[in-house]
Amino acid sequence: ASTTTAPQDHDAIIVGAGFAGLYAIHKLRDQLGLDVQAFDAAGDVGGTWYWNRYPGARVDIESVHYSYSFDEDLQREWHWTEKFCAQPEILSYLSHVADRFDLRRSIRFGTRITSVTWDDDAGLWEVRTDKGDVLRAPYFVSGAGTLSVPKKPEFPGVDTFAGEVYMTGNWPHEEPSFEGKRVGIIGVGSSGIQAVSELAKMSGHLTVFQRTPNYATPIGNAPTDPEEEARDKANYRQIREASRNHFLGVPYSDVQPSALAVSAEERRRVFEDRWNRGGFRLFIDAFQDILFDQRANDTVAEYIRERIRERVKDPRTAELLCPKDYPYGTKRPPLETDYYEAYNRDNVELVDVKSNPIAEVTPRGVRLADGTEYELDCLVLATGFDACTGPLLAMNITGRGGRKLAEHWADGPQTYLGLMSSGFPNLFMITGPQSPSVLYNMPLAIEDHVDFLADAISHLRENGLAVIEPSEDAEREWVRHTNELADATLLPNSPTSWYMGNNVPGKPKRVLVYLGGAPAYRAKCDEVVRNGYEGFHLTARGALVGA
Ligand code: NA7
Repeated sequence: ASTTTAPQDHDAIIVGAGFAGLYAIHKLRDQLGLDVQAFDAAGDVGGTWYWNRYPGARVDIESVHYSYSFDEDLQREWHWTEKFCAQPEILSYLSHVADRFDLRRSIRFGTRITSVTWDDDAGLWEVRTDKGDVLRAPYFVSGAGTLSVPKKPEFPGVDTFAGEVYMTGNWPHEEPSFEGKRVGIIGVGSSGIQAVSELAKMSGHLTVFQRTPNYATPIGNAPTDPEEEARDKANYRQIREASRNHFLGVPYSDVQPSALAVSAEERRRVFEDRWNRGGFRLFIDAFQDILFDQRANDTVAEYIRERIRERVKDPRTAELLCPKDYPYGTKRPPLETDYYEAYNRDNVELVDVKSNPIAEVTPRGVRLADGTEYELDCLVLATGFDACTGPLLAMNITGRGGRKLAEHWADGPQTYLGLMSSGFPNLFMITGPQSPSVLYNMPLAIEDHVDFLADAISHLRENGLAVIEPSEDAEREWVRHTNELADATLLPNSPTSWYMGNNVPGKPKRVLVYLGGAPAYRAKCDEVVRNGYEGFHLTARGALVGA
Protein backbone atom coordinates (compact mmCIF):
# COMPACT_ATOMS: atom_id res chain seq x y z
CA ALA A 1 0.00 0.00 0.00
CA SER A 2 1.14 3.49 -0.77
CA THR A 3 1.53 6.14 1.87
CA THR A 4 1.02 9.19 -0.33
CA THR A 5 -0.88 11.99 1.27
CA ALA A 6 -3.03 13.56 -1.41
CA PRO A 7 -4.58 16.82 -0.31
CA GLN A 8 -7.90 16.75 1.43
CA ASP A 9 -10.47 19.53 1.16
CA HIS A 10 -12.21 18.84 4.46
CA ASP A 11 -12.00 16.48 7.41
CA ALA A 12 -15.54 15.25 6.96
CA ILE A 13 -18.21 15.44 4.30
CA ILE A 14 -21.73 15.13 5.64
CA VAL A 15 -24.85 14.39 3.65
CA GLY A 16 -28.15 15.82 4.71
CA ALA A 17 -29.51 18.75 6.69
CA GLY A 18 -32.28 16.97 8.55
CA PHE A 19 -32.17 15.84 12.18
CA ALA A 20 -29.11 13.67 11.42
CA GLY A 21 -27.00 16.02 9.31
CA LEU A 22 -27.62 19.03 11.55
CA TYR A 23 -26.51 17.28 14.70
CA ALA A 24 -23.54 15.70 12.89
CA ILE A 25 -22.33 19.15 11.76
CA HIS A 26 -22.64 20.53 15.26
CA LYS A 27 -20.94 17.56 16.88
CA LEU A 28 -18.03 17.20 14.46
CA ARG A 29 -17.46 20.89 13.79
CA ASP A 30 -18.17 22.50 17.14
CA GLN A 31 -17.25 19.75 19.56
CA LEU A 32 -14.47 17.87 17.73
CA GLY A 33 -13.15 20.93 15.89
CA LEU A 34 -13.23 19.27 12.47
CA ASP A 35 -13.52 21.08 9.18
CA VAL A 36 -16.83 19.81 7.79
CA GLN A 37 -18.82 20.42 4.62
CA ALA A 38 -22.42 19.29 4.38
CA PHE A 39 -24.66 18.99 1.35
CA ASP A 40 -28.39 18.75 0.91
CA ALA A 41 -30.44 18.51 -2.26
CA ALA A 42 -33.17 20.56 -0.58
CA GLY A 43 -33.30 24.35 -0.59
CA ASP A 44 -33.03 24.56 3.19
CA VAL A 45 -32.74 22.50 6.36
CA GLY A 46 -35.39 20.00 7.48
CA GLY A 47 -34.78 16.69 5.71
CA THR A 48 -37.98 14.64 5.92
CA TRP A 49 -39.77 17.68 7.29
CA TYR A 50 -38.65 19.78 4.34
CA TRP A 51 -40.08 17.42 1.69
CA ASN A 52 -43.15 15.92 3.37
CA ARG A 53 -45.41 19.01 3.46
CA TYR A 54 -48.62 17.29 2.44
CA PRO A 55 -51.78 18.29 4.32
CA GLY A 56 -51.92 16.36 7.59
CA ALA A 57 -48.18 15.61 7.82
CA ARG A 58 -47.46 15.16 11.51
CA VAL A 59 -45.09 13.36 13.84
CA ASP A 60 -46.26 10.09 15.44
CA ILE A 61 -44.09 10.32 18.56
CA GLU A 62 -44.88 13.01 21.16
CA SER A 63 -42.95 16.16 20.29
CA VAL A 64 -41.39 16.47 23.76
CA HIS A 65 -39.75 13.13 22.97
CA TYR A 66 -39.28 13.52 19.21
CA SER A 67 -36.70 16.30 19.60
CA TYR A 68 -32.99 16.71 20.29
CA SER A 69 -31.75 15.93 23.78
CA PHE A 70 -28.15 17.05 23.31
CA ASP A 71 -28.62 20.61 24.54
CA GLU A 72 -30.24 21.35 27.89
CA ASP A 73 -31.11 24.94 27.06
CA LEU A 74 -32.61 24.05 23.70
CA GLN A 75 -34.95 21.44 25.14
CA ARG A 76 -35.90 23.66 28.06
CA GLU A 77 -36.55 26.77 25.97
CA TRP A 78 -38.36 25.31 22.96
CA HIS A 79 -42.16 25.28 23.23
CA TRP A 80 -44.24 22.76 21.30
CA THR A 81 -47.83 23.92 20.82
CA GLU A 82 -49.28 20.42 20.48
CA LYS A 83 -48.66 16.97 21.84
CA PHE A 84 -47.91 15.69 18.32
CA CYS A 85 -46.81 18.65 16.22
CA ALA A 86 -47.54 19.14 12.56
CA GLN A 87 -44.85 19.42 9.89
CA PRO A 88 -44.56 23.26 9.79
CA GLU A 89 -43.74 23.42 13.49
CA ILE A 90 -41.09 20.68 13.28
CA LEU A 91 -39.57 22.48 10.33
CA SER A 92 -39.38 25.74 12.28
CA TYR A 93 -37.76 23.86 15.16
CA LEU A 94 -35.04 22.54 12.84
CA SER A 95 -34.62 25.98 11.34
CA HIS A 96 -34.23 27.38 14.85
CA VAL A 97 -31.60 24.73 15.64
CA ALA A 98 -29.72 25.65 12.46
CA ASP A 99 -29.72 29.34 13.48
CA ARG A 100 -28.97 28.70 17.11
CA PHE A 101 -25.84 26.66 16.34
CA ASP A 102 -24.94 28.58 13.17
CA LEU A 103 -25.11 25.44 11.06
CA ARG A 104 -26.19 26.84 7.67
CA ARG A 105 -22.72 28.21 6.91
CA SER A 106 -21.46 24.62 6.70
CA ILE A 107 -24.19 23.42 4.32
CA ARG A 108 -24.43 23.73 0.56
CA PHE A 109 -28.11 23.50 -0.33
CA GLY A 110 -29.66 22.54 -3.66
CA THR A 111 -26.74 20.18 -4.24
CA ARG A 112 -27.06 16.44 -4.67
CA ILE A 113 -24.26 13.90 -4.21
CA THR A 114 -23.74 11.96 -7.46
CA SER A 115 -20.84 9.69 -6.51
CA VAL A 116 -18.73 8.76 -3.51
CA THR A 117 -15.50 6.86 -4.19
CA TRP A 118 -12.81 5.60 -1.84
CA ASP A 119 -9.23 6.33 -2.84
CA ASP A 120 -7.24 3.69 -1.05
CA ASP A 121 -3.82 5.23 -1.71
CA ALA A 122 -4.82 8.58 -0.33
CA GLY A 123 -7.11 7.23 2.39
CA LEU A 124 -9.78 9.68 1.29
CA TRP A 125 -13.34 9.67 0.00
CA GLU A 126 -13.81 11.58 -3.23
CA VAL A 127 -17.28 13.08 -3.39
CA ARG A 128 -18.85 14.50 -6.54
CA THR A 129 -22.00 16.58 -6.76
CA ASP A 130 -24.47 17.55 -9.45
CA LYS A 131 -23.04 21.09 -9.28
CA GLY A 132 -19.63 19.84 -10.38
CA ASP A 133 -17.94 19.83 -6.98
CA VAL A 134 -15.15 17.31 -6.44
CA LEU A 135 -14.15 17.22 -2.79
CA ARG A 136 -11.94 14.88 -0.79
CA ALA A 137 -12.14 14.03 2.88
CA PRO A 138 -11.09 11.13 5.10
CA TYR A 139 -14.54 10.76 6.69
CA PHE A 140 -17.89 10.46 4.95
CA VAL A 141 -20.99 10.71 7.10
CA SER A 142 -24.39 9.92 5.66
CA GLY A 143 -27.37 11.63 7.19
CA ALA A 144 -29.31 10.90 4.03
CA GLY A 145 -32.19 9.46 6.01
CA THR A 146 -34.26 6.31 5.93
CA LEU A 147 -37.49 7.41 4.24
CA SER A 148 -36.16 9.99 1.81
CA VAL A 149 -36.25 8.29 -1.60
CA PRO A 150 -39.89 8.09 -2.73
CA LYS A 151 -40.84 4.99 -4.66
CA LYS A 152 -41.10 5.66 -8.40
CA PRO A 153 -44.70 5.64 -9.65
CA GLU A 154 -45.52 2.10 -10.75
CA PHE A 155 -48.47 3.08 -12.93
CA PRO A 156 -48.19 3.09 -16.70
CA GLY A 157 -49.37 6.32 -18.27
CA VAL A 158 -48.79 8.48 -15.19
CA ASP A 159 -46.97 11.01 -17.42
CA THR A 160 -50.00 11.29 -19.69
CA PHE A 161 -52.33 12.48 -16.91
CA ALA A 162 -53.75 15.89 -17.89
CA GLY A 163 -54.29 17.04 -14.30
CA GLU A 164 -51.76 17.57 -11.52
CA VAL A 165 -49.77 14.75 -9.91
CA TYR A 166 -48.42 15.23 -6.38
CA MET A 167 -46.24 12.95 -4.27
CA THR A 168 -46.61 13.11 -0.49
CA GLY A 169 -42.85 12.60 -0.16
CA ASN A 170 -42.01 15.49 -2.48
CA TRP A 171 -44.80 17.98 -1.93
CA PRO A 172 -44.71 21.41 -3.62
CA HIS A 173 -43.88 24.42 -1.47
CA GLU A 174 -46.83 26.36 -2.74
CA GLU A 175 -49.83 24.64 -1.24
CA PRO A 176 -51.98 23.41 -4.13
CA SER A 177 -55.67 24.26 -4.00
CA PHE A 178 -58.01 21.28 -4.02
CA GLU A 179 -61.17 23.28 -3.57
CA GLY A 180 -64.02 21.90 -5.66
CA LYS A 181 -61.65 19.47 -7.39
CA ARG A 182 -61.91 15.76 -7.99
CA VAL A 183 -58.90 14.38 -6.13
CA GLY A 184 -57.64 10.80 -6.18
CA ILE A 185 -55.10 9.39 -3.74
CA ILE A 186 -53.24 6.09 -4.10
CA GLY A 187 -51.87 4.56 -0.91
CA VAL A 188 -53.09 4.23 2.67
CA GLY A 189 -49.84 3.96 4.63
CA SER A 190 -49.02 6.52 7.32
CA SER A 191 -48.72 9.32 4.75
CA GLY A 192 -51.89 8.45 2.83
CA ILE A 193 -53.93 8.09 6.01
CA GLN A 194 -52.77 11.46 7.37
CA ALA A 195 -53.48 13.09 4.01
CA VAL A 196 -56.95 11.54 3.56
CA SER A 197 -58.24 13.08 6.82
CA GLU A 198 -57.35 16.56 5.52
CA LEU A 199 -57.97 16.13 1.78
CA ALA A 200 -61.50 14.93 2.58
CA LYS A 201 -62.23 18.38 4.00
CA MET A 202 -60.30 20.32 1.34
CA SER A 203 -61.43 18.73 -1.92
CA GLY A 204 -64.65 18.62 -3.88
CA HIS A 205 -64.55 14.85 -4.16
CA LEU A 206 -61.94 12.41 -2.87
CA THR A 207 -61.37 8.92 -4.25
CA VAL A 208 -59.11 6.72 -2.12
CA PHE A 209 -57.47 3.83 -3.98
CA GLN A 210 -56.64 1.20 -1.38
CA ARG A 211 -54.70 -2.01 -2.02
CA THR A 212 -54.06 -3.25 1.52
CA PRO A 213 -56.13 -1.85 4.41
CA ASN A 214 -54.10 -0.70 7.40
CA TYR A 215 -54.45 -0.97 11.17
CA ALA A 216 -54.63 2.76 11.96
CA THR A 217 -55.29 3.82 15.55
CA PRO A 218 -55.95 7.24 17.16
CA ILE A 219 -52.93 9.44 17.71
CA GLY A 220 -54.54 11.22 20.67
CA ASN A 221 -53.34 14.70 19.77
CA ALA A 222 -54.19 17.76 21.91
CA PRO A 223 -52.87 21.27 22.53
CA THR A 224 -49.95 21.29 24.94
CA ASP A 225 -51.09 21.37 28.54
CA PRO A 226 -48.94 24.03 30.30
CA GLU A 227 -48.79 22.06 33.54
CA GLU A 228 -47.69 18.92 31.80
CA GLU A 229 -45.12 20.89 29.84
CA ALA A 230 -43.68 22.40 33.03
CA ARG A 231 -43.53 18.95 34.59
CA ASP A 232 -41.84 17.44 31.53
CA LYS A 233 -39.27 20.20 31.41
CA ALA A 234 -38.47 19.86 35.08
CA ASN A 235 -37.96 16.12 34.59
CA TYR A 236 -36.38 16.10 31.14
CA ARG A 237 -33.27 14.31 32.31
CA GLN A 238 -35.24 11.37 33.74
CA ILE A 239 -37.57 11.36 30.73
CA ARG A 240 -34.71 11.07 28.26
CA GLU A 241 -33.11 8.39 30.40
CA ALA A 242 -36.37 6.41 30.44
CA SER A 243 -36.74 6.91 26.68
CA ARG A 244 -33.26 5.62 25.98
CA ASN A 245 -34.02 2.55 28.07
CA HIS A 246 -37.20 1.73 26.17
CA PHE A 247 -37.53 -0.48 23.07
CA LEU A 248 -38.99 2.36 20.98
CA GLY A 249 -37.15 5.26 22.63
CA VAL A 250 -40.20 6.68 24.39
CA PRO A 251 -40.83 6.69 28.14
CA TYR A 252 -43.70 4.18 28.09
CA SER A 253 -43.77 1.81 31.03
CA ASP A 254 -47.05 -0.12 31.06
CA VAL A 255 -46.40 -3.08 28.79
CA GLN A 256 -47.88 -6.37 30.08
CA PRO A 257 -46.26 -9.76 29.54
CA SER A 258 -48.80 -11.61 27.40
CA ALA A 259 -52.17 -10.96 25.81
CA LEU A 260 -52.90 -14.65 26.21
CA ALA A 261 -52.20 -14.77 29.95
CA VAL A 262 -55.13 -12.55 30.95
CA SER A 263 -58.90 -12.79 30.73
CA ALA A 264 -60.77 -11.41 27.73
CA GLU A 265 -62.11 -8.60 29.96
CA GLU A 266 -58.67 -7.62 31.20
CA ARG A 267 -57.29 -7.73 27.65
CA ARG A 268 -60.05 -5.46 26.46
CA ARG A 269 -59.45 -3.06 29.34
CA VAL A 270 -55.77 -2.79 28.37
CA PHE A 271 -56.55 -2.29 24.66
CA GLU A 272 -59.16 0.33 25.48
CA ASP A 273 -56.78 2.21 27.75
CA ARG A 274 -53.91 2.23 25.20
CA TRP A 275 -56.30 3.12 22.36
CA ASN A 276 -57.63 6.09 24.35
CA ARG A 277 -54.20 7.31 25.41
CA GLY A 278 -52.98 7.23 21.83
CA GLY A 279 -49.52 7.32 20.27
CA PHE A 280 -47.87 3.94 19.77
CA ARG A 281 -49.21 2.65 23.10
CA LEU A 282 -51.48 0.02 21.60
CA PHE A 283 -48.62 -1.22 19.42
CA ILE A 284 -45.76 -1.16 21.89
CA ASP A 285 -47.12 -0.61 25.41
CA ALA A 286 -50.02 -3.10 25.60
CA PHE A 287 -48.71 -6.69 25.53
CA GLN A 288 -45.19 -7.86 24.91
CA ASP A 289 -46.11 -10.79 22.66
CA ILE A 290 -48.17 -8.92 20.06
CA LEU A 291 -45.33 -8.81 17.57
CA PHE A 292 -44.19 -12.36 18.32
CA ASP A 293 -47.23 -14.57 18.72
CA GLN A 294 -49.91 -14.88 16.05
CA ARG A 295 -52.62 -15.70 18.60
CA ALA A 296 -51.75 -12.70 20.75
CA ASN A 297 -51.72 -10.59 17.60
CA ASP A 298 -55.14 -11.89 16.58
CA THR A 299 -56.65 -10.46 19.78
CA VAL A 300 -55.49 -6.91 19.12
CA ALA A 301 -56.24 -7.17 15.39
CA GLU A 302 -59.81 -8.15 16.19
CA TYR A 303 -60.11 -5.29 18.68
CA ILE A 304 -59.00 -2.78 16.03
CA ARG A 305 -61.44 -4.22 13.46
CA GLU A 306 -64.27 -3.84 15.96
CA ARG A 307 -63.42 -0.19 16.47
CA ILE A 308 -63.24 0.42 12.71
CA ARG A 309 -66.69 -1.13 12.26
CA GLU A 310 -68.05 1.16 14.99
CA ARG A 311 -66.68 4.25 13.32
CA VAL A 312 -67.56 3.66 9.66
CA LYS A 313 -71.29 3.88 8.88
CA ASP A 314 -71.46 1.99 5.60
CA PRO A 315 -70.87 -1.71 6.44
CA ARG A 316 -69.38 -2.52 3.03
CA THR A 317 -66.84 0.31 3.32
CA ALA A 318 -66.11 -0.71 6.92
CA GLU A 319 -65.31 -4.28 5.84
CA LEU A 320 -63.02 -3.03 3.09
CA LEU A 321 -61.17 -0.90 5.65
CA CYS A 322 -60.64 -3.84 8.01
CA PRO A 323 -57.26 -5.53 7.58
CA LYS A 324 -57.74 -9.28 7.72
CA ASP A 325 -54.93 -11.25 6.23
CA TYR A 326 -51.76 -10.04 7.91
CA PRO A 327 -50.71 -9.36 11.52
CA TYR A 328 -50.99 -5.94 13.18
CA GLY A 329 -47.66 -4.15 13.44
CA THR A 330 -45.93 -5.99 10.61
CA LYS A 331 -46.60 -2.98 8.42
CA ARG A 332 -45.67 0.21 10.27
CA PRO A 333 -48.88 1.10 12.14
CA PRO A 334 -50.29 4.50 11.09
CA LEU A 335 -51.71 6.91 13.66
CA GLU A 336 -54.75 8.98 12.76
CA THR A 337 -57.25 11.66 13.66
CA ASP A 338 -60.75 11.20 12.20
CA TYR A 339 -59.41 9.01 9.40
CA TYR A 340 -62.22 6.47 9.51
CA GLU A 341 -64.83 9.23 9.89
CA ALA A 342 -63.65 10.67 6.56
CA TYR A 343 -65.44 7.73 4.88
CA ASN A 344 -68.75 8.85 6.40
CA ARG A 345 -68.64 12.01 4.28
CA ASP A 346 -70.64 12.19 1.06
CA ASN A 347 -67.64 13.39 -0.94
CA VAL A 348 -65.31 10.50 -0.04
CA GLU A 349 -65.25 7.16 -1.82
CA LEU A 350 -63.12 4.09 -1.13
CA VAL A 351 -62.03 1.97 -4.09
CA ASP A 352 -60.57 -1.49 -3.59
CA VAL A 353 -57.63 -1.94 -5.95
CA LYS A 354 -56.63 -5.30 -4.57
CA SER A 355 -59.47 -7.22 -6.20
CA ASN A 356 -59.50 -4.85 -9.17
CA PRO A 357 -55.97 -3.45 -9.58
CA ILE A 358 -54.98 -0.16 -11.14
CA ALA A 359 -54.24 -0.86 -14.81
CA GLU A 360 -53.04 2.58 -15.84
CA VAL A 361 -53.28 6.30 -15.43
CA THR A 362 -54.99 7.86 -18.44
CA PRO A 363 -55.09 11.54 -19.42
CA ARG A 364 -58.44 11.73 -17.59
CA GLY A 365 -57.80 9.72 -14.45
CA VAL A 366 -57.23 6.23 -13.13
CA ARG A 367 -58.40 3.14 -15.00
CA LEU A 368 -58.77 -0.21 -13.21
CA ALA A 369 -58.27 -3.71 -14.61
CA ASP A 370 -62.00 -4.19 -15.27
CA GLY A 371 -62.08 -0.99 -17.34
CA THR A 372 -63.74 1.29 -14.76
CA GLU A 373 -62.28 4.77 -15.08
CA TYR A 374 -62.24 7.39 -12.31
CA GLU A 375 -62.05 10.91 -13.70
CA LEU A 376 -59.81 13.17 -11.65
CA ASP A 377 -58.38 16.69 -11.59
CA CYS A 378 -55.54 15.82 -9.21
CA LEU A 379 -53.76 12.60 -8.36
CA VAL A 380 -51.86 12.21 -5.08
CA LEU A 381 -49.29 9.42 -4.82
CA ALA A 382 -48.80 8.27 -1.23
CA THR A 383 -47.09 5.10 -2.38
CA GLY A 384 -44.15 5.05 0.00
CA PHE A 385 -40.38 4.91 -0.11
CA ASP A 386 -37.38 2.80 -1.02
CA ALA A 387 -36.62 2.69 2.69
CA CYS A 388 -33.33 2.49 4.55
CA THR A 389 -31.06 1.21 1.77
CA GLY A 390 -32.46 3.46 -1.00
CA PRO A 391 -30.93 6.73 0.26
CA LEU A 392 -27.45 5.18 0.55
CA LEU A 393 -27.56 3.35 -2.76
CA ALA A 394 -28.74 6.52 -4.50
CA MET A 395 -25.33 8.12 -3.81
CA ASN A 396 -23.43 5.69 -6.04
CA ILE A 397 -20.89 4.62 -3.44
CA THR A 398 -17.75 2.70 -4.43
CA GLY A 399 -15.51 1.30 -1.70
CA ARG A 400 -12.18 -0.42 -1.44
CA GLY A 401 -10.98 -2.16 -4.60
CA GLY A 402 -13.68 -0.59 -6.77
CA ARG A 403 -16.45 -2.56 -5.10
CA LYS A 404 -19.84 -0.88 -5.37
CA LEU A 405 -22.11 -0.71 -2.35
CA ALA A 406 -24.88 -1.84 -4.72
CA GLU A 407 -22.93 -5.07 -5.41
CA HIS A 408 -22.08 -5.62 -1.77
CA TRP A 409 -25.77 -5.21 -0.90
CA ALA A 410 -27.25 -7.02 -3.91
CA ASP A 411 -28.96 -9.55 -1.62
CA GLY A 412 -29.86 -7.02 1.07
CA PRO A 413 -27.88 -4.73 3.35
CA GLN A 414 -24.64 -6.00 4.92
CA THR A 415 -23.61 -3.85 7.85
CA TYR A 416 -22.02 -4.01 11.24
CA LEU A 417 -24.29 -2.39 13.84
CA GLY A 418 -26.18 -0.68 11.01
CA LEU A 419 -23.41 1.89 11.13
CA MET A 420 -20.66 0.78 8.76
CA SER A 421 -20.11 -1.73 6.00
CA SER A 422 -16.95 -3.78 5.39
CA GLY A 423 -14.95 -2.56 2.42
CA PHE A 424 -16.24 0.97 2.99
CA PRO A 425 -13.72 2.46 5.43
CA ASN A 426 -14.56 5.63 7.37
CA LEU A 427 -18.07 5.69 5.88
CA PHE A 428 -20.63 6.16 8.62
CA MET A 429 -24.34 5.64 8.08
CA ILE A 430 -26.41 7.54 10.63
CA THR A 431 -29.56 5.42 11.19
CA GLY A 432 -28.30 2.89 8.64
CA PRO A 433 -30.12 -0.31 7.71
CA GLN A 434 -29.95 -3.04 10.40
CA SER A 435 -29.85 -0.44 13.16
CA PRO A 436 -32.94 0.06 15.35
CA SER A 437 -33.51 3.59 14.00
CA VAL A 438 -36.87 3.14 12.27
CA LEU A 439 -38.22 1.41 15.38
CA TYR A 440 -36.58 3.90 17.71
CA ASN A 441 -37.48 7.52 18.40
CA MET A 442 -35.54 8.98 15.47
CA PRO A 443 -33.83 12.04 17.05
CA LEU A 444 -32.48 9.85 19.86
CA ALA A 445 -31.41 7.13 17.42
CA ILE A 446 -29.57 9.85 15.49
CA GLU A 447 -27.85 11.24 18.58
CA ASP A 448 -26.66 7.77 19.57
CA HIS A 449 -25.16 7.17 16.12
CA VAL A 450 -23.56 10.60 15.78
CA ASP A 451 -22.06 10.29 19.27
CA PHE A 452 -20.73 6.83 18.39
CA LEU A 453 -19.09 7.92 15.15
CA ALA A 454 -17.71 11.11 16.71
CA ASP A 455 -16.14 9.04 19.50
CA ALA A 456 -14.71 6.64 16.90
CA ILE A 457 -13.18 9.52 14.94
CA SER A 458 -11.71 11.00 18.15
CA HIS A 459 -10.32 7.60 19.05
CA LEU A 460 -8.61 7.33 15.67
CA ARG A 461 -7.14 10.81 15.92
CA GLU A 462 -5.93 10.38 19.47
CA ASN A 463 -4.21 7.11 18.62
CA GLY A 464 -2.53 8.09 15.38
CA LEU A 465 -4.90 5.87 13.40
CA ALA A 466 -6.54 6.74 10.10
CA VAL A 467 -9.10 4.14 9.23
CA ILE A 468 -11.96 2.30 10.91
CA GLU A 469 -13.79 -0.48 9.12
CA PRO A 470 -15.80 -3.49 10.25
CA SER A 471 -14.32 -6.94 9.79
CA GLU A 472 -16.11 -9.26 7.39
CA ASP A 473 -16.73 -11.68 10.26
CA ALA A 474 -18.32 -9.08 12.50
CA GLU A 475 -20.51 -7.92 9.64
CA ARG A 476 -21.58 -11.45 8.73
CA GLU A 477 -22.50 -12.11 12.35
CA TRP A 478 -24.49 -8.87 12.63
CA VAL A 479 -26.46 -9.66 9.47
CA ARG A 480 -27.17 -13.16 10.78
CA HIS A 481 -28.22 -11.80 14.17
CA THR A 482 -30.48 -9.14 12.62
CA ASN A 483 -32.22 -11.73 10.43
CA GLU A 484 -32.56 -14.15 13.32
CA LEU A 485 -34.25 -11.47 15.45
CA ALA A 486 -36.68 -10.70 12.63
CA ASP A 487 -37.48 -14.38 12.11
CA ALA A 488 -38.57 -14.62 15.73
CA THR A 489 -41.24 -11.96 15.05
CA LEU A 490 -44.28 -11.88 12.79
CA LEU A 491 -42.65 -9.27 10.53
CA PRO A 492 -41.77 -11.63 7.68
CA ASN A 493 -45.52 -12.49 7.45
CA SER A 494 -46.46 -9.14 6.01
CA PRO A 495 -47.43 -9.05 2.32
CA THR A 496 -45.71 -5.72 1.64
CA SER A 497 -43.85 -3.69 4.23
CA TRP A 498 -40.99 -1.25 3.92
CA TYR A 499 -39.58 -2.83 7.12
CA MET A 500 -38.86 -5.88 4.95
CA GLY A 501 -38.05 -4.14 1.67
CA ASN A 502 -40.80 -6.00 -0.16
CA ASN A 503 -42.83 -2.85 -0.81
CA VAL A 504 -40.49 -2.09 -3.74
CA PRO A 505 -40.73 -4.39 -6.76
CA GLY A 506 -37.42 -6.22 -7.26
CA LYS A 507 -35.92 -5.24 -3.90
CA PRO A 508 -34.68 -8.24 -1.90
CA LYS A 509 -36.99 -9.20 0.97
CA ARG A 510 -34.70 -8.65 3.97
CA VAL A 511 -35.40 -7.05 7.30
CA LEU A 512 -34.06 -3.48 7.28
CA VAL A 513 -34.31 -2.85 11.00
CA TYR A 514 -32.65 -4.33 14.08
CA LEU A 515 -35.49 -5.77 16.17
CA GLY A 516 -33.68 -6.32 19.45
CA GLY A 517 -34.80 -2.91 20.69
CA ALA A 518 -32.90 0.27 21.43
CA PRO A 519 -31.62 -0.71 24.92
CA ALA A 520 -30.05 -4.00 23.73
CA TYR A 521 -28.57 -2.18 20.77
CA ARG A 522 -27.06 0.58 22.88
CA ALA A 523 -25.61 -1.99 25.28
CA LYS A 524 -24.02 -3.78 22.33
CA CYS A 525 -22.50 -0.54 20.98
CA ASP A 526 -21.12 0.32 24.44
CA GLU A 527 -19.61 -3.14 24.74
CA VAL A 528 -17.99 -2.83 21.30
CA VAL A 529 -16.31 0.42 22.37
CA ARG A 530 -15.29 -0.94 25.79
CA ASN A 531 -13.61 -3.85 24.07
CA GLY A 532 -11.49 -1.52 21.94
CA TYR A 533 -13.86 -1.32 18.98
CA GLU A 534 -14.44 -5.05 18.84
CA GLY A 535 -15.35 -6.21 15.35
CA PHE A 536 -13.65 -3.25 13.69
CA HIS A 537 -10.22 -3.04 12.11
CA LEU A 538 -8.46 0.16 13.12
CA THR A 539 -5.41 0.90 10.99
CA ALA A 540 -2.84 3.58 10.32
CA ARG A 541 -2.82 5.54 7.08
CA GLY A 542 -2.05 3.50 4.01
CA ALA A 543 -2.28 0.10 5.64
CA LEU A 544 -4.73 -2.19 3.92
CA VAL A 545 -7.21 -4.00 6.08
CA GLY A 546 -6.27 -7.66 6.37
CA ALA A 547 -3.04 -7.07 4.41
P1 NA7 B 1 -46.08 3.10 3.07
O1 NA7 B 1 -46.37 2.86 4.48
O2 NA7 B 1 -45.10 2.22 2.38
O3 NA7 B 1 -47.49 3.06 2.31
C1 NA7 B 1 -47.57 3.06 0.92
C2 NA7 B 1 -49.01 2.85 0.49
O4 NA7 B 1 -49.07 2.92 -0.94
C3 NA7 B 1 -49.55 1.48 0.87
O5 NA7 B 1 -50.91 1.61 1.17
C4 NA7 B 1 -49.34 0.68 -0.40
O6 NA7 B 1 -50.20 -0.42 -0.56
C5 NA7 B 1 -49.66 1.72 -1.44
N1 NA7 B 1 -49.07 1.37 -2.73
C6 NA7 B 1 -47.75 1.34 -3.04
N2 NA7 B 1 -47.58 0.94 -4.31
C7 NA7 B 1 -48.82 0.71 -4.79
C8 NA7 B 1 -49.31 0.26 -6.04
N3 NA7 B 1 -48.48 -0.02 -7.05
N4 NA7 B 1 -50.66 0.12 -6.19
C9 NA7 B 1 -51.49 0.41 -5.18
N5 NA7 B 1 -51.08 0.84 -3.97
C10 NA7 B 1 -49.77 0.98 -3.78
O7 NA7 B 1 -45.56 4.59 2.83
P2 NA7 B 1 -45.93 5.93 3.63
O8 NA7 B 1 -45.34 7.06 2.90
O9 NA7 B 1 -47.37 5.99 3.92
O10 NA7 B 1 -45.23 5.77 5.00
C11 NA7 B 1 -43.83 5.59 5.06
C12 NA7 B 1 -43.32 5.93 6.42
O11 NA7 B 1 -43.12 7.33 6.55
C13 NA7 B 1 -44.22 5.64 7.55
O12 NA7 B 1 -44.28 4.30 7.87
C14 NA7 B 1 -43.65 6.50 8.66
O13 NA7 B 1 -42.53 5.89 9.24
C15 NA7 B 1 -43.24 7.72 7.92
P3 NA7 B 1 -49.77 -1.91 -0.04
O14 NA7 B 1 -49.87 -1.82 1.45
O15 NA7 B 1 -48.35 -2.13 -0.49
O16 NA7 B 1 -50.72 -2.83 -0.66
